[in-house]
Amino acid sequence: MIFVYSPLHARHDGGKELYRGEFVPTFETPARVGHIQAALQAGGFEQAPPREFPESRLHRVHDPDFVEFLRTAFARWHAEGREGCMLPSGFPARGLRRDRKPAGISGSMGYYAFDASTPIMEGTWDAALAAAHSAMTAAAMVSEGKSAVYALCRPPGHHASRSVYGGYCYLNNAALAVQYLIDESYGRIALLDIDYHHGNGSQEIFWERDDVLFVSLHGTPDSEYPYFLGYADERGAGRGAGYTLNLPLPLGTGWDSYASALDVALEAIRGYAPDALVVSLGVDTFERDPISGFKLATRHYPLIGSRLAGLGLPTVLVQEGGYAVAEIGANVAGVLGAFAARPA
Ligand code: OKP
Ligand code: ZN
Repeated sequence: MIFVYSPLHARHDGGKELYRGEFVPTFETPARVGHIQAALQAGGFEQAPPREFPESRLHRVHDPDFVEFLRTAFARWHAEGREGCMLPSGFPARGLRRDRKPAGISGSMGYYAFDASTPIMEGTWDAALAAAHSAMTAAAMVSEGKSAVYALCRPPGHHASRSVYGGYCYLNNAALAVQYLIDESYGRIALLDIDYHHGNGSQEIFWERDDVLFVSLHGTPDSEYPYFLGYADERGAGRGAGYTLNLPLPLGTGWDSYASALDVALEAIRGYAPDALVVSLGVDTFERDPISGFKLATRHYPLIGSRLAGLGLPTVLVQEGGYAVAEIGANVAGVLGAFAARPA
């Protein structure tokens, strides 16, 4: 299997997040990628660079104003003489106006962000764009006939919606891959999100669409990030009614219950009979992940890979979370190695 990799991810570094009342270095670090890359190289995967795409591809999923904000945010901040990382300090919650975007950089951040754990640094745009290009490159390779390609995206993407960033995510890499597949080759796509956290951005982007089935397995938002989306009663709206399926699971979920929920997800995908599959692949379901609460072990990741391969669909796999840095390589390579072992 080919994996798409860009060294530009490393330009997104040095950020802080608000965690339990303190600002700490983000759990989402450049070291994550090195571990994944090393494990894939050792496993005989073939590395390819991302291609370039016009900005109009981003506008298939994101608002042009939002893309422009992300592209220029750090320069605006820097022009005001500020250094370090950008984090918002106020949001338009209930009772405040969200019909106008404040002109200044601080208000703009609060307008476009939904949390204080998603810093923008000097290199954030370059990294986010390279991740988006990596996901679209994987989609292009699959549309051109490869059976499965993995995009080693960093930063991740599934919390970013049409015009909101958060949860370490800026551009929605998986949604861009889905849209690319639809624009180039396929009628219907299943987007399966197995990151520990609910993919609120992906859900919102495809909420009213019947050409994309969004299915997510995640820690219950009653206690887990992103808290305000990802409940079982969210099923889509309009033409998209019935094309969103959330399977929230309790803290402490181990392999047996996880595997049963995964089987429900895979049955729903089979029932939809899509032309291709995109997987938001987070491995923060791991038992020693520092910010998550499931109990999967390294030996379980190949079992996930075989189940995904059992769908027999052209597949784009997109990296999302996973913060147990020492084990992230083995866990990702576990999924991909078992997936790649499927009969061609
Ligand atoms: C991104 B991805 C909870 C703090 C949450 C943000 C988590 C973003 C996860 N105590 N901070 O889905 O892996
Ligand atoms: Zn996650």
